Amino acid sequence: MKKLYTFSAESVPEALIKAKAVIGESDPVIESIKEIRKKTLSQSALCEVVLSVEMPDEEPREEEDDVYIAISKAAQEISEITKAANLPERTLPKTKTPVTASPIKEHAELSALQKEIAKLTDRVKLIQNMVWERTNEKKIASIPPEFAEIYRVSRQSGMTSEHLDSIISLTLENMPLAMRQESATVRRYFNTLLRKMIPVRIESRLEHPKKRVQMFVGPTGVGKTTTLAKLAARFAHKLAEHYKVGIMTLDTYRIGAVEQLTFYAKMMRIGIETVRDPIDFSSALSSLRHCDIVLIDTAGCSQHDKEKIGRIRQFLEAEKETSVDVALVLASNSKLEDLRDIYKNYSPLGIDTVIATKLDETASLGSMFSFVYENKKPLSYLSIGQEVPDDLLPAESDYFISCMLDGFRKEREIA
Ligand SMILES: Nc1nc2c(ncn2[C@@H]2O[C@H](COP(=O)(O)OP(=O)(O)OP(=O)(O)O)[C@@H](O)[C@H]2O)c(=O)[nH]1
Ligand SMILES: [Mg+2]
Repeated sequence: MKKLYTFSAESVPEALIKAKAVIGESDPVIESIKEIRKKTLSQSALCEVVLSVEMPDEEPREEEDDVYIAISKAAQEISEITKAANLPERTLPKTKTPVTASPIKEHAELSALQKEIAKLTDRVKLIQNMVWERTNEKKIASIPPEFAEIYRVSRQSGMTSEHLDSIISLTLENMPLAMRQESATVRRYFNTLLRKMIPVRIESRLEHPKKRVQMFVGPTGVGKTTTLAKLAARFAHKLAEHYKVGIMTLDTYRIGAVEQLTFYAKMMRIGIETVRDPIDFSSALSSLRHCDIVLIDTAGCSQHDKEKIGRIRQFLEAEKETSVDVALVLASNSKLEDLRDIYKNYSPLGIDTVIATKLDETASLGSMFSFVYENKKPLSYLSIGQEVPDDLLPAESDYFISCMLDGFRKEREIA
């Protein structure tokens, strides 16, 4: 197996010195040498050298870092797929039957021209990206120009730089050289890699007579009640198979909370139970035993309010017979630090999945991406607006990544 390494520096000898430090005594072959930028008054020159080293087939990875290994595996898988399915035009066998000379020549000239334009566009993007992140100039200059645009977009999404750097360097290592010529191909590859990194729980059919009891927990105002109402409508009326749905709320103290949910329950003609104390939880569940799906709302509370979170836990512990699926509802416009903090303090409740809300209110889904990736808690649903019941989607990694890299779009238009 051939492993590719890319090094950039002000001059070719300098790039080779860097290479020696990394590759050591292996016997590399020079795959390409490019002058990316000429020296100007304000900027140093930039050269890129791509080297390949023959590796034994089953090369064991020694990194201890889980994150790195997981990304690496996905990158290698994709590399295999793309090698087989996505070879660029110039590597295809040439046609043997010449028709007339001129259309072929014209076509070749046109496609050569298109490639030149694509390369030029990449150079322009590189310059734009350098202006965008002056402080990170060194870092940007150390990656090839075709990668600069996707680097900037991902960085702006709020993804952690640790994840981003690992993904970029693994993409560089694993991507077939022929595919690395244009930023559009790089972007497609990168997209596929990110999609593989997002864990998602597929919405499954309910097998009768099995019941599903799902509880929604999370900080205040993230959209727990609205999401519950959307799901109630989805299961009771929207899916091809109509389920019997019951609603329960433990949020009985706050003014207006019960009324908010009763309004939705009435509108959808669904039964509702209000429960004040853990001791009454089991009997409320049993009065909804005729339902296939029971959705339980809870009062939102700060992740630092251990007492309130502890109270929700008492409800869960009061019921031994039924297994309750706990969904942590999180607003996508939260900072990564806050998401981590919320998760840490809510985890004693035994979180099964994450529901990301307010995708329509953020341009930085990268923090949610990094959060889900780090914790390996699957996304189950995505809430994309205030409309009940329509603004809810079963989680899909393609859609999530396309919102993260290309901006939010309500309709699912998967690249
Ligand atoms: N833009 C947008 N607004 C949302 C979304 N989901 C919920 N909201 C709005 O967020 C506000 C709070 O929603 P609720 O469902 O009451 O939130 P909650 O988590 O139940 O709040 P508490 O019970 O007070 O903790 C409402 O105005 C909702 O319409 C979403 O996906 N996008
Ligand atoms: Mg609520």
